[in-house]
Parts: sequence; structure tokens; C-alpha cells
Amino acid sequence: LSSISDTDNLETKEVERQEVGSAGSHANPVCPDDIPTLAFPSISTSDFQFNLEKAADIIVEKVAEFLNKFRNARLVLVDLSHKSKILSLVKARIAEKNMDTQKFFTHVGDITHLYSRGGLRCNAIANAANWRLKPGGGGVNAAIFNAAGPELESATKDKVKSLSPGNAAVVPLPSSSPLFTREGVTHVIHVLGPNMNPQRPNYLNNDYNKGCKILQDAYTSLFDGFASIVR
Ligand code: AR6
Repeated sequence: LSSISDTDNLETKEVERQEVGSAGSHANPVCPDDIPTLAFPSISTSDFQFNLEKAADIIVEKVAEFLNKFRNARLVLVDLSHKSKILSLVKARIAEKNMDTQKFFTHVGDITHLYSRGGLRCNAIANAANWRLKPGGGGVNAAIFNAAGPELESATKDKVKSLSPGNAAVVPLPSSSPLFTREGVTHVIHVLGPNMNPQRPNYLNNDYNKGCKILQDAYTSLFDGFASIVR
């Protein structure tokens, strides 16, 4: 972890981040002393139809657990729209629990353009993947594979063949990938969450005992993966 040790410094960073955002896309993407940041989508709550309230509880619980262990890292929950229900639910919990909003916050935008369109510098992004780790299929998986280019598909294949629900796989992004050069993303972490959609593999048939456990495992696995690259 890089050494940003006091709140003043963090506040300065935050202001810089916002200024970079308003300055648009010509800012310098290389900020080596930035606090290590993982941006992640809400796993399983769209195509996989997982209950949003339950997912929000799990996200907040798992983020708090991670931030207790890793004080010098930052997590950002991302979704495409200001109307995102999951972002509202998580934001309400962040306020209720008085969480440190320098370390955990929500962001509206495309996870494949966080720096170029949002001024938000993230070392790693998470992908809500499918078990085969294949491009396409819509949602954030299609967006990330498209934006990262064929480099991500081959780097993924080199690393792992498939995922079972509740697991994550950290894939270093080749430096030729547009996500690396344009956005400064060095790692994609694929995560497979629980599936409540009868049309998709590993359907849980509304079993939320299993489902919640798998979603908890998925976030644990995601955040452990992130910890392994910033350590
Ligand atoms: N940027 C940020 N967030 C996004 C983006 C984006 N470009 N695109 C979608 N989201 P989903 P799941 C949000 O359906 O429910 C895939 O086809 C979206 O609004 O992508 O885990 C895979 O191949 C939602 O909040 O993932 C799997 O088969 C969140 O990302 C399956 O869907 C997750 O939505 C996984 O389903």
C-alpha cells in the first residue's frame, strides 16, 4: 500500500480528484501516489436478479470488514445511472453507519471510463462475470471485455478456465489494453456471484440461505484479491 497517512493528505487527494474530473480528459493518468482503489459493480443484482436490500446489506458488511483490515485502500461501488436503486440503498447505509466516505463511496458512471469521463483513478475494477469467463452476455461483463480488448480474454485464459459461484480471479491487464493505457487500470478481478435467474446456470431457486452465503463469499474473495495486488 502506498503511504497516505493523514486525513489532510487524503482530503487534498479528494479535492485533486474532483478537479481532475472537472478538467476533463486531458489530465495525466499517472498518479503513482494515489490511494489504491478498487471500483466494483453490484454483483448479481441485475441479470442474476438477486434481492437488492439483501445485497446492499452484504456489500456494506463486507466493505466494513475489508476497511477494518486495510486502512490505506479505497472502495467504490459503481453503477450506470443516478436512478440506480442499489446505489441509493448502499448510500443510505453508508450514512446510517457513519462510514468513512473517503474510503467508501458510490459513483455514477461507466466502470470502463472511470478516469477518462469521471476523473476517478482506480487501479483495479471488478467484473460481474459468468462461470466460463467469456466476453459478451450483456451487462458489465460485456462492457469490460469490450473496453479491455482481446488482451483481457487472453490474459484471463492464461490465468483461470472457469469460476464457481462465490469465487473471484485476479487478472493482470496487459499494458497494451485500452483500459490500462486510457484508464490506468492494472487489474481486472472477475467475480461470480449467486444466480437467482432461472434462465442462467447455477440457478438457486430463491434459496437466499445459500444465496447470501455465496454473495458474502464472492465479496470476500473479491476484496482478498484486491488486497493481494496492493499489499
Ligand atoms: N458500468 C458500471 N456498472 C454497470 C455497467 C457498466 N458499464 N454495466 C452494468 N452495470 P450485471 P449480474 C451494473 O447484469 O447481475 C452478465 O451477462 C448493473 O446496473 O452485469 O452479476 C454475465 O455474463 C448492475 O448494477 O451482473 C453474467 O452471466 C451491476 O452492474 C451475468 O450477467 C451488475 O449487473 C451476471 O449478472
